Amino acid sequence: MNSKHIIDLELKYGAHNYHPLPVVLEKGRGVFVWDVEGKKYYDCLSAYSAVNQGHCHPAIISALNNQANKLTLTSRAFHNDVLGKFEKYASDLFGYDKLLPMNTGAEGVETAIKLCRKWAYLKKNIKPESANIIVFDGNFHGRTTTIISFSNDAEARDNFGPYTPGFIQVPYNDIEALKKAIDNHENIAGVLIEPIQGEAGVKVPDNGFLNDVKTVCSDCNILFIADEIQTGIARTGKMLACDHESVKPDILILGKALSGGVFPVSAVLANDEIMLCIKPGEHGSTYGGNPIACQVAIAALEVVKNENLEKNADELGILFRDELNKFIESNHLVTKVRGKGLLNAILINDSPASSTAWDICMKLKENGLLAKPTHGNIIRLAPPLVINKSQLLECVDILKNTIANF
Ligand code: IF1
Repeated sequence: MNSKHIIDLELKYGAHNYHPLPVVLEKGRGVFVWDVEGKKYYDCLSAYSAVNQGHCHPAIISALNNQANKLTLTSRAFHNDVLGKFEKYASDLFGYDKLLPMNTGAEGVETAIKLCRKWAYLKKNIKPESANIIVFDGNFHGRTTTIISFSNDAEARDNFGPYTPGFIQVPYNDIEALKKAIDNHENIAGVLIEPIQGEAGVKVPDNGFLNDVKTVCSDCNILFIADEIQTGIARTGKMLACDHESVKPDILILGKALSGGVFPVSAVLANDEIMLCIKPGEHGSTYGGNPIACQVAIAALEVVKNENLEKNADELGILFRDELNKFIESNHLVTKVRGKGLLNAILINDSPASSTAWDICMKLKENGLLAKPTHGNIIRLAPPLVINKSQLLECVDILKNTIANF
């Protein structure tokens, strides 16, 4: 079946909850994907940073296959022989006492919200059902009804009410606004933050902002909850984006590349004082902590370490931004490049309401590079972290030639 036929099937039989680029992919390996007509592309989205280890990484696929032929799911009604190994591996790797395994990123965020509230009532003696969590303008933490309740993105939020209470929005990258919100509200249990705002258009806060937030949280006995679902697992050139400022979250949320794009795995990590506030039977999930998820996640994390993906992301990210900043000096269509490691975005010199960014992505597709705009005039560029220097420079050339000839 050709692309058009397959797209028509989705149009007729599938919900219209996405507007994908008109490309139908059937194979992926490393930094490359192929469409059903056999055309090869650089994947510069990495499934929103879930495929940091590259498509179909052999070590992760073999972990999947080996476990899939042994035992796939027991539920948590019984133990399985892999969960404890994964919990230890990841807890030691990120430096926490314990890990609570879930499946999707949104489930990880929901788990962190419940854990933070539980801690607030049991340990901080906040009035029952009155805990507040501070979130930031422009946030994206997932699509559940509670999570979109604290979004200020109309597309994600409108007509999904009534909304979950208990969240206070403050401007991102503004420590005074955060302090003011803490002074003006009571019963504050936590601050939920993306160390870099992905969907908002790769918004990198000023150096020191994360550190300031963590200091305010520590001073006020408020939990610092880092959503590293998109920024974590070496994407920004460190294992965690928080590592750039040596900030240690009280609650760490992981997802996406935690499993290298092979299987849905998310996790919440915290120390005993927080994690043990949730007692047996108070939270869970059918698939959370299943043996396949655990084996895949261990393999995915080992790849990051063994192939030193943090260093590669850091070095090639610097090269990427240097090359594009040079290009911007002589091109009026792109006004800015920003990011950290291999999580970057370019700003297109047109209104967010224009189709220019989309049209550029369509031309990039013709030229063998897949990327997609976030909000209107911003194009996110996030290749798998296994990309090498010559491949990165080829992506830069495709970007420069496409934009120069647009
Ligand atoms: C979509 C982008 C959006 C996330 C952060 C939690 C989640 C995500 C920081 C939830 C998920 C995905 C979801 C996908 C598009 C993509 C995304 F920012 F990555 F580009 F939407 F904003 N925290 N982000 O980025 O994880 O439940 O999806 O596993 O929903 O369209 P999930």
